[in-house]
Amino acid sequence: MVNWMEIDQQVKMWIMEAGSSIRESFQHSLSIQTKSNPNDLVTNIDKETERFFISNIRKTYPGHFILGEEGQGDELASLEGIVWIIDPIDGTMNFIHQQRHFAISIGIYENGIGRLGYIYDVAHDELYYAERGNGAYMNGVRLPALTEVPVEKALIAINATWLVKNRYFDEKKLVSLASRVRGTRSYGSAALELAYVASGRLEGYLTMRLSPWDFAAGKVLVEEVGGVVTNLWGQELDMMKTNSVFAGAPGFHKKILTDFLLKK
Ligand code: 2AM
Ligand code: CA
Repeated sequence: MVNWMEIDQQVKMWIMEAGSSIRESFQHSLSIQTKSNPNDLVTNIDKETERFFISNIRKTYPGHFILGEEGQGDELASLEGIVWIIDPIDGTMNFIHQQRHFAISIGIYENGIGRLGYIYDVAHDELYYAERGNGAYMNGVRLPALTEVPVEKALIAINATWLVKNRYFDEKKLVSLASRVRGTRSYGSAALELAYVASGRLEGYLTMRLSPWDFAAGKVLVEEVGGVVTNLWGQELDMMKTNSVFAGAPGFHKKILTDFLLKK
């Protein structure tokens, strides 16, 4: 039997320790490199933070597997077993430019099912977490179940990039949605945007190409408060690939799919 409660205590301690180190790193200069393109950034702190989690997980839970954004984890062909899906810093561009609006994101999955999810807003010291079937919380305060909100009163997160012609999705549908809701926002950290959906600060979040470590924790959180997470076509997310992501409050998610995203 897996002792999820013990794992939960352990992860929270590691997250707090990693968070303090990241806040301390603001005093020192960063070493910044680019990955797939000039705007795809990684720093020494992303790598050090990932290494911190991986070495602790390997020592404490040698039978578990790890999928990490910076590639220091395992090469996995499936989500069989217990898999930690880690983004040491989600929103690296914000981390570099703003020293805020970035998060540590950790999802723990068992045979493909999300069991635990943690999103730590490092600059604000806010930890969002959920255990499947046992509730979602922010800094110890239980997050209430999400309720249905009409489109006209909804606040959604979407990046302006997706409202101009792009090769992922018909921008006209997204423009039509953006002009119908009460307001749009873009925070630059998928994990935080998902945490905001889970905590009712946003009714929805739509984006085009996220990797499993960007949404693994957020999916557990949003689903635990009754929200729905799919791709922009309403299909289940593939945990081994990049996906478009649409997270939303119950009812709202369905309505947006029918009235906007899947509309002919
Ligand atoms: P990252 O900072 O961990 O890379 C920015 O809009 C958000 O989308 C961030 O959460 C960023 O995660 C994520 N993202 C993931 N893949 C991306 C990509 N190829 N281009 C832009 N943002 C990406
Ligand atoms: Ca990252």
